[in-house]
Amino acid sequence: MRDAGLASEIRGLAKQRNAVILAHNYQRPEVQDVADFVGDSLGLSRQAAGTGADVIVFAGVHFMAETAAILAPDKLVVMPEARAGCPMADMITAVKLAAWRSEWPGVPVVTYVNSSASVKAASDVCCTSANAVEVVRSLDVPRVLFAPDRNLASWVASQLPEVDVVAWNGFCPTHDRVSAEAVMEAQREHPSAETLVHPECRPEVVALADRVLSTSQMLRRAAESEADEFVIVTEEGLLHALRKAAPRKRFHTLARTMTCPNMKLTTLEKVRDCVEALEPRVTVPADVRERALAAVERMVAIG
Ligand code: CIZ
Ligand code: SF4
Repeated sequence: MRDAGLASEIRGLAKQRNAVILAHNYQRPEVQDVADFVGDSLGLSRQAAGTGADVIVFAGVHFMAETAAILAPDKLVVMPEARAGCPMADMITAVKLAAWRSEWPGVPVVTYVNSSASVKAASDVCCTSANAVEVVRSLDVPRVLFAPDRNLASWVASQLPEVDVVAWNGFCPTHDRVSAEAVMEAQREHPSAETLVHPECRPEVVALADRVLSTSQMLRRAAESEADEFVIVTEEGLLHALRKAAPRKRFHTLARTMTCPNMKLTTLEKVRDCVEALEPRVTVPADVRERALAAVERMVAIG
């Protein structure tokens, strides 16, 4: 009841402010439900770029709101919880990336979108978990530097044996913590389930997957698959979106569920306060923005 009252207050404020509310697939269910759009970071950024709204309220983590600001420079971008960062994105800085790159002259840098705007700006091309293999393949080079996720880098390397993928030693604490044993236990418990694994997991966990997919790809797969039961190995917020996308199917998490504490910092109360006050704002300096945009646009051109 309290949630319903808050949600209608938020919708009213959003209308008054001409704001669009974007929520990531890992957000709390009630935050997903109040949003205009729910999706992965790139899908939401595309919504941000195409919106007719004046204000973008980004319920996610900081790098995602920055990406929205990169793609929609004329909009006011705010996020309900400014402290919601991404530990993996924080594992590399533009200065560290520049030093690494100087050790590998001429080798292109591919950067996962889970990174700060300044790290994107110091990269050649971005990728998401959905298109990382395609982006690296399209470069048609014998070697790439890949930052910051070592596990996504391993997945790309396994798909493209002809490319030497040199990985930065970053990782997502939520996905990297999952053990192969925990996945096998869930598979034993649900023997007819299809196992969908996010490529931020370790290689031995990825090896147990029926499919290795980004969150948007998992949503599509759940609706399309012949299977009616799934073991889902990614942040548990996606379960809410999966159950909405395929209401008659069953989705199982691991015994110890996977939660990203940063994603859960955003609450309905904070969304309300943010839409009301139109802060905290997220901005990207113009010079950083231009170079980061170039890296994102190169990715979008690849597909
Ligand atoms: O890019 C995103 O939104 C993330 C962090 C996960 C995914 O696979 O969609
Ligand atoms: Fe970062 Fe992992 Fe949380 Fe995603 S789930 S925001 S990669 S820490």
